Order: sequence, then structure tokens, then C-alpha cells
Amino acid sequence: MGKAKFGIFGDGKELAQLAMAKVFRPGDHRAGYYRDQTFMLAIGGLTLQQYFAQLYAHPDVEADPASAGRLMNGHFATRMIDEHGAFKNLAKLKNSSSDISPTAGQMPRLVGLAYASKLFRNTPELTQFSDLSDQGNEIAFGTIGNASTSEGMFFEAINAAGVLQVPMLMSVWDDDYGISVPKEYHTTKGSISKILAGFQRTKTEKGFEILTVKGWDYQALLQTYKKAEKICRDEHVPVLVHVTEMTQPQGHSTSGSHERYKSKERLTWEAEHDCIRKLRQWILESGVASVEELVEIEKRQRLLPRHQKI
Ligand SMILES: Cc1ncc(C[n+]2csc(CCOP(=O)(O)OP(=O)(O)O)c2C)c(N)n1
Ligand SMILES: [Mg+2]
Repeated sequence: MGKAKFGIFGDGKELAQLAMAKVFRPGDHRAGYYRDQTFMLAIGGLTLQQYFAQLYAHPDVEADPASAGRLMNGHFATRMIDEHGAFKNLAKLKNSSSDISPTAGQMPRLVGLAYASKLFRNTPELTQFSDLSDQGNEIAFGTIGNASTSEGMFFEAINAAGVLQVPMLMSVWDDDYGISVPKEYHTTKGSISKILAGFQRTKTEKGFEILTVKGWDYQALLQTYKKAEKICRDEHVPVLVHVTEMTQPQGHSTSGSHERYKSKERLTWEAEHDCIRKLRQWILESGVASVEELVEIEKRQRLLPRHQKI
């Protein structure tokens, strides 16, 4: 109806996405889900105008290039074919496949994108398609919520990537919840990296590289994604980055209120561990910028109050 009746946003998950965007190169592909607004803005695959055009279901492809108003808001995509129906030079673009609403629906496609790169690297007949792949040197970046890792397609895709040894860099945005359901009710041991530990490669066996990092620790995130990218791109080894301690300051969506199911203690913890707040703390403590400089930047960017409360 074009009335923006439902909103779903990526607040609380910004920092990891910035770190991921820094290692995302032209030719790479994303297959992810509705929390990735920061990443899409950072790679230039989305503008604020387009974001709101989609929220209001604008039916013009120029206004909402991801879906021309057909998808729910927060469903990202870049266009891979031109107005004549021909493939663009994907090897020179930062690409995102189209998000779909069934959680974990992005997973089989993610494996396919990563497998394509392996084929491009290892099949001489395919080197001529240099506008689709830079000799297999690209990465397929996946994102998924912690609760959605319980889906069968997630486990199938992880196993397939381990068997195939493909350049798939899988990030799990873990905020401990899937809507109102806390992790102990949907993930064994409450941790996807713990239960996937058997997939870790060893000196003698192929498998995954599994990395864990906190969603509010910007320096650690930068280091983690740098390491993950190198292993994935150079060696074609799949990598799982489990980003823990993320928050969801606005609740799951505009159609619910998380104050109804999160304890006061949890809400206080989330406010204290807000990744933007933590970044601000780190900037000041490390001397990257002074309070005055930061306030000036925040004013210029018209940042919302949650960024300023420390
Ligand atoms: C197959 C499927 N089942 C249920 C839903 C409804 N649903 C949408 S989001 C969501 C919870 C996802 O939680 P999580 O994966 O942790 O991501 P978060 O929203 O917390 O980032 C559910 C159950 C859906 N979209 N698709
Ligand atoms: Mg979650």
C-alpha cells in the first residue's frame, strides 16, 4: 500500500558491517539479510533516498533499484544486468544478490556464488569471461542472524562449502535473540561457533576457519575481517565469522516491542554495549579525535541521540 507499515532495521549491527565493507572488493558478491543497511551504504550499493523509496514501496526501478517496490524494506540487491538485458561487468562492481524473506533462503545461493569462483579459478575455458570473474579471486560474503542458523539450509550450506572448499565468508550477526526467543531455546549450547567447532580445519584435514569476535570491538573486528578475507580469497578456504554480543536497540521490527520480552538487566546491558557508543568511547580513549571534534562530526552527520550518550 506504500504506507511504510512495517520497518526492520540494522541498528546495533553497524560496526561489524563497516569492518566487512572494508575488505569487500569489486567483483565480490553478497548474499545476506535485512540487517545489512550499514554494509550496503558503505559499499555504495544503497543510498538513503533509495532506502526510503523501498520503505514506501516506490514502484519505479530508478527510485528503488533493488526491487522497484516489490520487496519488504531492508531487502537489498544491486542490479547485475543493464537496460538491454546484458550482464554488466560484475568483476568491476560490488555486487549483492537479492535478499529474500524466508530466513536462511540466501544460503544455497551463497554456496553457488562461492562455487562459481572456484570454477572460474580452476577451469581454463572460463578465463575468457573476465567480466564475470577476475580468475576466481572474488569472495561470496554471506550474512545471517543467529536464530536463522537453526534452519536446515544453513547447515547444508556450511557442510557443502566445507566439502567443496570454496571462497565463502559467512558472518553470523548474533544478538542472542530470534525475535522474542532467546538463544537457549534455538541453538544448542547457545553458540553456533561452539557447535560448528568440528568443521575447523586442522594441519591435516580440510575444513573451515572459524573466528569469533565481539560486535562492539572495532579494532578486533577490523583484524578479524582482514584475516578472514586473506584466508578466503587466497586459499579458497571457507571462513565463519561469529560476531557475538550484538544488540538490537529498536527491537526486532516496528511491529513489536522488545521491552515486553527482554529483562531490565538485558536492556541495560544492550544500552551499555551499543556498538556505536562503544566506538565513540574507543575514539575518545585512544585519542583518535577529541570530544569537540567528535561533536562537530556528529552535528554534521546529524547523528541520533543514541550515538551521543556516553
Ligand atoms: C523460514 C522463515 N521462518 C520464519 C520467519 C519469520 N522471522 C523473520 S525474522 C525471524 C527471526 C530471525 O532471527 P535472527 O536470525 O536471530 O535474526 P535477527 O532478526 O535477530 O537479526 C523470524 C522467525 C521467516 N522470515 N522465515
Ligand atoms: Mg538474532
